[in-house]
Amino acid sequence: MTSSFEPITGLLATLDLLQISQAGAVMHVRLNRPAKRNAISDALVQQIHTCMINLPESARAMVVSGAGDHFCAGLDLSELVQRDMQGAILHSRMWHAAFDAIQFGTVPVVAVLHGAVVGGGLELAAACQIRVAEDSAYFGLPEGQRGIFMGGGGSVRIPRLMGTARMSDMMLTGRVYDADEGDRAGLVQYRVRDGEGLAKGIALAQKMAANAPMTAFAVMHALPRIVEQSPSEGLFTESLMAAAASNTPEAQARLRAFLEGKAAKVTKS
Ligand code: 1HE
Repeated sequence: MTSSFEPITGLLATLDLLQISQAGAVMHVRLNRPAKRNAISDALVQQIHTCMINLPESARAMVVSGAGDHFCAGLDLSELVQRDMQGAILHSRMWHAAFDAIQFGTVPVVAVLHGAVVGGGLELAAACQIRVAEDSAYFGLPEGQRGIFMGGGGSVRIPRLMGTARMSDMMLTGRVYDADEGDRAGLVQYRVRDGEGLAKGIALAQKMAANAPMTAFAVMHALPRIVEQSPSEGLFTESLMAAAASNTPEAQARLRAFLEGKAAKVTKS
């Protein structure tokens, strides 16, 4: 299944810290700094941003993974220089821009996680819609040990996955969750054996790519915002989004196909 992926050409091919390929509507973006455990340097975060805002129109879903033995070692600590207030805020905002471009981008993203998923690596994974963890994956937030705080959106996104108490414990005590613990805590939606993550991620991306684009848009852009609204506002936003989605020709065609017995039924997987 993975063999049909072809290296991307054009602008995305110039991003040397990413290995980007495409098979049909599915993109595969691999963090490609294995010698540094895919630590996120300024250049890498900028390349992630550039990638996300320049995806081909044919892309409908994406898988992100890491080269080597680890998904991502977080912030490149060798670049952690002392900055003035404004510079430090802007540095964090650069990460926010890149990871927002994942969460609120054009295609849903599956993160395939193995080895270390720590600090900024977990922040990156948390910006994706789906996380698949292999046996080897483990999750840590060593910011406390390093004397820093997170800056890549983790304090907003990670508590929404695992709760503030669990995240505080990780940061204050250095607690590391293994793949099963991360699964139980809500950090991941799928648990697979070592070596099976990419195939699972691609299979999930193929399913997502087959949805009506408006549904993917609604789930990515409306759902997280509805969750943040008051129930009354949320219900109204839901109605607006529902009206917009059902009035597309694609929705009408899909509904007709079901009523004519031409579309798949819902079955147990
Ligand atoms: C790095 C980094 C890095 C590895 N920045 N260079 N993140 C951390 O605190 C995690 C720090 N890293 C580790 O705990 C370990 O490296 C790993 C568990 C991820 C991997 O261990 P291992 O034994 O496979 O590799 P290694 O021998 O530790 O590292 C290999 C090389 O990668 C080595 O460089 P070399 O030149 O000596 O070969 C390491 O220095 C380098 N390396 N991780 C820079 N993180 C927006 S705010 C986000 C805040 C954070 O992310 S804080 C968490 C930072």
